[in-house]
Amino acid sequence: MKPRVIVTRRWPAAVEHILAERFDTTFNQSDAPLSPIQLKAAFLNFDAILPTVSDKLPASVFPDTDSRTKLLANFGVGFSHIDIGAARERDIVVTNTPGVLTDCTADIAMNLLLSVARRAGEAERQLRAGDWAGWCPTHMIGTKVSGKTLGIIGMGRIGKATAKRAHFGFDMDVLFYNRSNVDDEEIRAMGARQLSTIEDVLAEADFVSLHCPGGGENRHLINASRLAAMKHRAFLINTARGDVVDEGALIDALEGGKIAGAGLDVFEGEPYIPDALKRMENVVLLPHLGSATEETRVAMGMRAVENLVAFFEGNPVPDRVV
Ligand code: 8YV
Repeated sequence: MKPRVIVTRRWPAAVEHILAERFDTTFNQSDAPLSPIQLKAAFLNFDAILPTVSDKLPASVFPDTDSRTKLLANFGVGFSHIDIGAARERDIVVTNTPGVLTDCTADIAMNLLLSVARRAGEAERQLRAGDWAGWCPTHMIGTKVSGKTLGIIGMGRIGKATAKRAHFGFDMDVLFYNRSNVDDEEIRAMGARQLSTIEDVLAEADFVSLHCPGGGENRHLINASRLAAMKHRAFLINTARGDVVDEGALIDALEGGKIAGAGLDVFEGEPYIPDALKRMENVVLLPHLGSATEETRVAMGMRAVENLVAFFEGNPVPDRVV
């Protein structure tokens, strides 16, 4: 008997094909994520659930009785939407998809950084509205990126890939904060400096890019006082998780002119975006596109399949986080 698995959102067709062949697979046909009630039922009816960031899995959706589900194979590297403690208590294995989305997420971080500094969104809106009066020396003047200082918060795979793009592509100096010590060949080649506090990074960086996990103690890591500690008129880039930033405090810092702009791919209550952010011209907003390329989404799916296959064949699971 093939294991019964449920895929909570539609995945790239090539991966769905493999899932359908190897497992007794149910695909959520709706465009909406599963409701908490549907998720609760899934734990009783399926051997594995394949969730995404849009499925909230707090302790309350885990079953009180024995869980049929023994594996949550998450489609994505971040798993702060899953209550890891609740999974551990029920002996449910959780896996993620690290590595395969590093480049594309770092690309989106640089895309946001360049777009907000050079006012790409604002300028394109003006042009499309037919309001461009022609070239002029003082039109849409932005901020130079090359040679500036980039502060990275969280020097994991994606933080480092972003730093490399900034340093080797744009001649930026790189400073970073990371909870543990990071020192390797690539860090040394960039001349990237690890500073001992987040505040030290914020005080010097012209651009701050967030690359730490969400949830837990990282919730509101960037709060009003840390925004106040940023260099005057610096920019904030977030491709990590929305809850790492106190969105209300960010809006205040933008409205007050303390920071010059923000590039955001993730939001506290996504897909809800506060109107205040949508109204601001100096904010570039993307709908959580970090890993959204054909190549990467297929690779993420294949990685989840590898975890499923290993688990059900009784082999060590490659990307086990619980
Ligand atoms: C994914 C992400 O699109 O992998 C992550 O952590 O944020 C994104 O790249 C999303 O998680 C899909 O579940």
